Amino acid sequence: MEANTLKNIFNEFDHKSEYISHSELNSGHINDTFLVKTKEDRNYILQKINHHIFKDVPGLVNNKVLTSEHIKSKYPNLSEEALNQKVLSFVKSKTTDFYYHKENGGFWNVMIFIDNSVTYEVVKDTKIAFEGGKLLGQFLNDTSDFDSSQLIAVIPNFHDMSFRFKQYKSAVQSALKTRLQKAGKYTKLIANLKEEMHILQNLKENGEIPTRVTHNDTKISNSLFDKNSKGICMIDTDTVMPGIIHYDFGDAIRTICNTAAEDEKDLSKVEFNLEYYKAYKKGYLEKTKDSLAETELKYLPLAAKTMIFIMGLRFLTDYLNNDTYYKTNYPEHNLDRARNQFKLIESFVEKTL
Ligand code: GN1
Ligand code: MG
Repeated sequence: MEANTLKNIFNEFDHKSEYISHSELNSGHINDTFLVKTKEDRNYILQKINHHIFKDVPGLVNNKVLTSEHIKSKYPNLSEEALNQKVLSFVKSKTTDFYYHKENGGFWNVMIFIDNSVTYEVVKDTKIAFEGGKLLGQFLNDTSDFDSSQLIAVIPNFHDMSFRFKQYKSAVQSALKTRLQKAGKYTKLIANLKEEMHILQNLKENGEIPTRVTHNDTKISNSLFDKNSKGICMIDTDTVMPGIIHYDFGDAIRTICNTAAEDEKDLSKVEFNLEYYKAYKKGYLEKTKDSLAETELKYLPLAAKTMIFIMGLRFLTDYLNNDTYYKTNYPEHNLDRARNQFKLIESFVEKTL
């Protein structure tokens, strides 16, 4: 994107800073995200939210702002400056909403950049896994008294297995023959796991597992760490909605315990790291064990398997749909992502049985 266009969009926000330059951050699969450097000490994250996928952007942004306000209220002793470096902080546009709608140019929002922070696509040591677990536990604690009726369902049925199976089935029906043939390798595995992969949804629907405020996109690259590997906060709160803890625990494990990136093509590099699982769980329970119910604890291992599976299914579905949902860098990117997740399940089963 042209520097001037981006600068103009950035200047629609009330940040009182002077734009110097920007660079694109490429880790998300849906939104476009830019780091904006300014003359002042403060830098920003400018984000274009994909309104084809997120149908109610004002509602989504409102969710994120409310979530941050609630979390901030848990740290009454911190100064505003310190809070801005610990919790995602949104900047109002000059028209006073927390987003800017550029005609034919999409929806945008701005956050204050958290300095000296790092993210990981692949975890390389137990400490990060442990600290990541503590971060998610802290997020759950900080939002435990948040009134979720204030939140809209950003993407209804987001982690519902039956919804994802329906989408997969209809993709199979309309897919190109060539793509169907390649995806066909997984038909049997998907059918074999179908029943087990619905267990959590059934427990949720029967009220046997409580609904809480959940993040719903807890891949490890959505956690910020400082330079000493201590967790700072969870980012990308686009999908905060009511859900069950298993979505968040499982999705984090899916990425933390994968010895390779989620789109690694060389499947011999994709293994489930059981040490990281234990470390993450330890950190998570250190923060939450007194507040979780027995059924919630009991199903943590199944959560991992279920969330690896649901992402595999979603990547495969998008491949069958000719890549209309996730950003892809090459024609078989979604197929590679799906193959990777299904290999990870295989390794998970081997290591945990
Ligand atoms: C998407 O766009 P990003 O990277 O934040 C997706 C998640 C997946 C993730 C896989 C709204 O998140 O559910 O886990 O890709 N978000 C949405 O990396 O579908
Ligand atoms: Mg996300």
